[in-house]
Amino acid sequence: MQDGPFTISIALPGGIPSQYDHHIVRTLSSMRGQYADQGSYEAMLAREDVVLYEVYEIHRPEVPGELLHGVSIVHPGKVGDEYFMTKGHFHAVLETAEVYYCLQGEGMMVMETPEGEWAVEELRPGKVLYIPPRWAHRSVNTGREKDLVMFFTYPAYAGHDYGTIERQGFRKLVVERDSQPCIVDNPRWRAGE
Ligand code: PAN
Ligand code: ZN
Repeated sequence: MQDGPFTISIALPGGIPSQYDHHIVRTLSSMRGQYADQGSYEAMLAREDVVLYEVYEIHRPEVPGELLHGVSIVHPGKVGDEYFMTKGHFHAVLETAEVYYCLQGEGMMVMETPEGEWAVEELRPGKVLYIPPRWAHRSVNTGREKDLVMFFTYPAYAGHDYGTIERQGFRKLVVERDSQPCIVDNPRWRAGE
């Protein structure tokens, strides 16, 4: 880990940073139960456990004051008519925010709070998205061919709560209808106990 100020470069197109501490690769098998069309999910998985997205992290000490940051790359594709997306999570320390800066591609950020508010913001190169404390977030690549590449940063002590979304899903899904991305209710969403 660096002691003192440092820079990294994010080369475009592509988005792989010049240095990083962790490279996380998430494949279809890690998303069981998250895609609405389970038949398409199982059929696709039987063919290949495709890579859905990758994260390059610059690690920082998990203490107040430090900012963890890195690059997320969501590949293009669909499971049934639902676009490739990240698992999505609440921060374990719920009262922590996050900033995303879109560098390449087209997508949407699907967000919701434990209180039932929801929001979807479009992601395009040059857009900065501020996700306030309490908002769960999932990135979705709605592009046909390009990776969705984003820089992100959040308090290093925030941690991740994946379990809540694994159990109940997000209230909204992003699917393709008439060749366009469309936000629809998640038929399988269920309120937490
Ligand atoms: C990002 C995400 C990244 C991958 O760094 O972790 O986009 O998404 P999942 O963590 O939901 O798999 C972030 O939001 N960190 O807090
Ligand atoms: Zn986050």
